[in-house]
Amino acid sequence: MPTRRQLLLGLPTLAAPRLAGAAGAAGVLRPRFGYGLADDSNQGRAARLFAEEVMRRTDGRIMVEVIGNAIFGTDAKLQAAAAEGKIEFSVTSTATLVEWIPEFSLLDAPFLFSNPAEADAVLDGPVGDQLRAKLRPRGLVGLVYWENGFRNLTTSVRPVRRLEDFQGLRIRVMQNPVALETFERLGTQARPLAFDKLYDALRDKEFDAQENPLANILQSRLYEVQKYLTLTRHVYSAWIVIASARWWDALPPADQKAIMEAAVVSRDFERADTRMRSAQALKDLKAAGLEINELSFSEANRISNRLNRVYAHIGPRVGLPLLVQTQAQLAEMRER
Ligand code: TF8
Repeated sequence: MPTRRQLLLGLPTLAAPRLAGAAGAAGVLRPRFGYGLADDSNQGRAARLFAEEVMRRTDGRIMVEVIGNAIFGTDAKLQAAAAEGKIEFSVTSTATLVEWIPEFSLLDAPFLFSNPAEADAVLDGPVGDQLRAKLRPRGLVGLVYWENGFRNLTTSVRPVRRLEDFQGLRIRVMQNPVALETFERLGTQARPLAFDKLYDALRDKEFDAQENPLANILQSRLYEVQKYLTLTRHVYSAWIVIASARWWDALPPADQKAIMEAAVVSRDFERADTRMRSAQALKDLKAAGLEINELSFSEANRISNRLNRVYAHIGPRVGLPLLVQTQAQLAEMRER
């Protein structure tokens, strides 16, 4: 593993004189985009595309510097860094935002979306917009939603094929109350941990299990420290691209518009990239030695029934209007 310093030195843009997010002599802005995953990940590819699009649309006046590999941490750390203006952009899970903005727990509802099209429609529509708007008082601007994906369970100790197989598993969950409750209800011993600590914790057997989308299990090499994969698809995970509000508010509206357009291009690219790779990831994970299990229809039902009560605790956090609006939009899509 390269050290943090080597990684920093390895970034070519850092060699050039730079003034963080502030305008330099030539009036060029150099905002930093921190992200948690590897350079060679869906986050890395989409962050680089975003940087290119911003550069192109601002004639090189805004040069986004992408800094991955969790140099600024993952999720909760990144959102705090962006809120404090230590970095100008980031991409984090919506799950870790729940601590600040309870309404985001809408998206943690197990089995809320049945396919990516439903997720896109809700996130890119009025519901997603209302959630994004809630970031403002926290010093953040929400730009677009990227896809992390439907989460699947992996373990190192035994295959999980039935509801009973969850019993007693020591599982790592995201730093999110609904995820914790979900896995407690399934009978596991669930504990939250930041993602950048996960690989080592699994290797050191501090946990038996974790859950993440296929593309992420592959690109973060979790298959090296896990043995069994069950395609549970128990919840959809979204990422949100955020900007520091203080930095954003100082930009001329034309630049804000250019950045927003670049973000939309990055979103469409990222979702297509993630979906394409997650189809391939299943084969790659199998080839890497993971034993893959599907849930039977009846077991999937038992699991989802066991989680019905999680909704009771999501309701008060989200509020009735937003819940009703989401359910109405989904119902309408399903009738078509
Ligand atoms: C998790 C999430 C993370 C991502 C990434 C670090 O399990 O799925 O992998 O949010 O940004 O913590």
